[in-house]
Amino acid sequence: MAYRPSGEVSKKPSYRGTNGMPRQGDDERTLHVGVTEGDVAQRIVTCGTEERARAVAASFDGGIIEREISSARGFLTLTGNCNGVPVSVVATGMGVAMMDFMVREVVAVLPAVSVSDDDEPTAARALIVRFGTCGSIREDVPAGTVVVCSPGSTMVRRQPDAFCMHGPQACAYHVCNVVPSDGALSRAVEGELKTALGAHSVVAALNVSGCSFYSSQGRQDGSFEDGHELGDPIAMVRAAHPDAASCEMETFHLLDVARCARPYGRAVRASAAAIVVAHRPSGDVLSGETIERLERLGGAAILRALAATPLEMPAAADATAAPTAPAVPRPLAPPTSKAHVVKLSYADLLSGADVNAQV
Ligand code: R1P
Ligand code: URA
Repeated sequence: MAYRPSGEVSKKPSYRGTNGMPRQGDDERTLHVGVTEGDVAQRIVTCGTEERARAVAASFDGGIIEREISSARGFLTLTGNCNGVPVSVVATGMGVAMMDFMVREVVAVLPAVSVSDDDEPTAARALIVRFGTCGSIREDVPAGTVVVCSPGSTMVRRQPDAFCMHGPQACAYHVCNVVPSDGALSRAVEGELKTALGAHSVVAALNVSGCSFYSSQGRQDGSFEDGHELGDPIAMVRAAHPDAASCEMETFHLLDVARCARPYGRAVRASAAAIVVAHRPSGDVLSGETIERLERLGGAAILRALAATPLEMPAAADATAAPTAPAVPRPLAPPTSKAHVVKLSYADLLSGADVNAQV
């Protein structure tokens, strides 16, 4: 029988002060993810949907979920064991903000980083692997492949400042530098996935996260002005990072917030794998049954990889995978007008100011 916290779990938000992390209830649960000390293991699989979280948790030892926390903000946290090692699965829903809540609130309820006598971190606070779905933007990475982001992830963001009352005035997308994944964890995930699914089904490649499923992933939507004619975001990603294969929405932020956990780059080690459900170059999509099979087998493999990876810091050479993409700043595509930096106010625009006159 799963443990379910009694009483309120984020049902009635209560804020305490305006800074720091809000907690509530007698057992001090975090406001959004709804967890408290003892709820979450230091090895975590995170995914978008509750169904995938349950498919992964089906491979806990004995199929036993020891703790189940469902928050009013849409997070589900399931905790059990894999090969005797405590593991959690956290379903986040979609997007950067949800990933940010998850990593920060889960880290807040985990033990502090272990440090040596001379204050050097010796063991991480958390190992986190995202197990998502994605589109593939590479001809040679078909639907049904599982992409492990061993080289890390970039992100493509829509730039609101490129838009004004008269439509986009400059390229509306920015491609970020690569954030690397944890090398040892990525290798463990890649190895277990290849054993479970066959080597031909698993590819190690750069990931790209879009800030939207639509605009920044280059989908055409006649109902919105997305500025693709001034710069197609997927073409920009491919030009900057020809090896990028998987395209989804959360991995970049996971890797980014993980590296920024204190002490910088040492407290949270992260990686990700994603099932290609849509092959963008050909239009092929995966059937529901195949997705379910890959979720089940892939989820079990990722649990095993996490359980087998020590929390202790790897040797420096193993710490991060060598990025396959250049880590140089990616400038925006050249602006097509002087209106690249939008300084007019909304009121100026409503009163008919000339947007092309601004600097
Ligand atoms: C979009 O359909 C969602 O699917 C992908 C994207 O990252 C986004 O969250 O991942 P999940 O299947 O893990 O949600
Ligand atoms: N998830 C995404 O974000 N994009 C895709 O194309 C498929 C799944």
